Amino acid sequence: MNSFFITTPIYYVNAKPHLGHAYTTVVADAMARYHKLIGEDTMFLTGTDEHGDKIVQAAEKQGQTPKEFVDDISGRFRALWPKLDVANDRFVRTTDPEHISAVQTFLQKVYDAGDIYFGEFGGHYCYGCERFYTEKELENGLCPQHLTKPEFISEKNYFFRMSKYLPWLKEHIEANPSFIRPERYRSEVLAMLESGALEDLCISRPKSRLTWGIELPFDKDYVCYVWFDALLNYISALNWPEGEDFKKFWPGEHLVAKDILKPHAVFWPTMLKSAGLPLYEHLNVHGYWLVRDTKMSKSLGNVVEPSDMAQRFGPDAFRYFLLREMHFGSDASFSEDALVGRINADLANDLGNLFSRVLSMTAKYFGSHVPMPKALQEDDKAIADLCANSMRNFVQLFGNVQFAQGLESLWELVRALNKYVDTQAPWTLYKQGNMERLATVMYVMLAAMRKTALCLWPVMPVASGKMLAQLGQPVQEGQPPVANVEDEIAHFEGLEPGIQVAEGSNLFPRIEVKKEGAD
Ligand code: ME8
Repeated sequence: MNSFFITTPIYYVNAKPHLGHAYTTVVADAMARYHKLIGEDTMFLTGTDEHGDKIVQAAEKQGQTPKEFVDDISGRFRALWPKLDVANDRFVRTTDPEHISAVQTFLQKVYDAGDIYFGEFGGHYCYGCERFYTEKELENGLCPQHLTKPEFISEKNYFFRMSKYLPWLKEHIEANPSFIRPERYRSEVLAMLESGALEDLCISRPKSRLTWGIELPFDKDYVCYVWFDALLNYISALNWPEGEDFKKFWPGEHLVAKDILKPHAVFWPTMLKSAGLPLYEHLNVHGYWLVRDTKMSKSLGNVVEPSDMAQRFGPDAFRYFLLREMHFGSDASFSEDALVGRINADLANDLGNLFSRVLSMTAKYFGSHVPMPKALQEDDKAIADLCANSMRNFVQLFGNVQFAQGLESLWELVRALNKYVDTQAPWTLYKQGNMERLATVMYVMLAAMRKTALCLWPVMPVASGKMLAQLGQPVQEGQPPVANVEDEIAHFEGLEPGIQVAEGSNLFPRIEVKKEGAD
């Protein structure tokens, strides 16, 4: 059995989870479910990043110790995911003893290989970014991200010989077009590598300045730089170096937004190379969710709370929106109007209506039993062909992180089915007493609806389960609904005649929008 390992970034615990975190985690969940659906053994990891200056400052503000503070916020992330029907297999925290020990083992390995050295370093340090800036990178003497004046710090530190591996990294990226995807981010990284601006990486902080971190195994006066520590979660959570899970699931795939492209595309592969470990297979990079055309921020008051969205609109509809609205790689705008618009058009009108119409007709004409079809006619074959094509495209596009396009392809089928109902007019066939033709038409619709519901499991797990249950299919919570997707694509039939289906369906009620000024 093939294995599949997917990760999200481990989120900083200096703020509560918001829409951006929810998006990445929902996408990772959909990817994990998709790989389960195509028959792979999957491992899905998320977690929290808990060391660094920012945490110490945030904890102080709250009058808490760093540990009390990180326990609280990490718990909020962990509690959010089930509300979005996210089923991660593992949740890693950088304060876990297993993680700390793996980081120290890794540091020692790279140190022993001669890739870590001690040196003097002076630079402009921004506490907000937790990094040094060179004179050139500052804008009018200020940090370009925070627009605050960084502090000039000169100190002795440990450095990772990253520059040694940069020519090799460039070659690897050039030779493997899908190593970083989509393409625009691959080009960005190649440009970064060509610019010559990348140097060795400072990987320590003196304890005189910061103690909230992992101690270097070869110098007790220093702790590890947060990024070097954080990136290692991807293997510490698999119990590297000895763990069975590491052997089984590494190398895997990462999912991140463009803000953390550099650490994932440059630091991480060179770290792995230095330690003699295989590189990840793909770095999947997405854009930002914007709210009113700007990035979400507390000070602008435009932070979208994912638990609020899931509670008001349902986790299935919220997940569908996230995957359908954002073209993976590009930025997308979030608004409640857009969310309601998608729910009403795609879910209530197209999909929900299809189920409710077809199931109530099956109740009326066949006592809610799947009828036995006769030979398919041209129109029926067209639906069967479209069904196979839509499914094939969906599976391929989803595997290629093109979620919006995959769903669009499935919706071509959903819309064609609604048209087919109108053109075949089962009510007329019934009136004419043409029960044979009626049985075939109803069967074609029910069989195609079943296929649609199967494909939707990664995106809307609960709704997919409900649809399948309405079609008389066995559903096991947390388990993919079908054994072999390839078979399902190859054979249109698959729905057994004679089984009982639900009498009706109300999957996605329309959301009425109150017009401003109305009562
Ligand atoms: O960077 N749109 O953590 P973080 C889309 N701890 N996604 C967004 C987003 C937005 N507006 N805002 C945040 C860190 N995200 C480090 C990671 S990994 C070894 C260490 C998502 O809490 C997106 O996935 O700042 C982004 O990459 C991540 O949150 C940043 O999370």
